[in-house]
Amino acid sequence: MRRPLVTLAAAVTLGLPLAACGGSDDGASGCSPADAELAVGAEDSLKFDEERYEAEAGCIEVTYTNNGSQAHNLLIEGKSGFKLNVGDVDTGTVELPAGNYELYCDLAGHEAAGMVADLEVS
Ligand SMILES: [Cu+2]
Repeated sequence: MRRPLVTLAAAVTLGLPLAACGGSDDGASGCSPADAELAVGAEDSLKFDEERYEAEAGCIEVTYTNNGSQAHNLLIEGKSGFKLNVGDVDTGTVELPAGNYELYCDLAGHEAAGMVADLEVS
């Protein structure tokens, strides 16, 4: 009975540096403190709740809310590392200079069905 306990303790000890590494990866794709906020909603009709969003340039805190019951995600074209998943609600930060961006959901068939929107950052 002792051996499994020792093995588990060793795995937990070894797991800590890996967890810390994963945490820093998440931080690399975000920013703080947030300068601006953006709220995006997901609908069961495979649409976002707006066709066009606006936000101020800088570190943007994005709140992604699911207004339906299907799972969705949210990506920004050209910004690898930023991805929100709902579920219910998810938030994350992303640094965006002024420009025009495209928001989309990359679940199979969703973007093709219309789950895409413009984001104007100024
Ligand atoms: Cu979707």
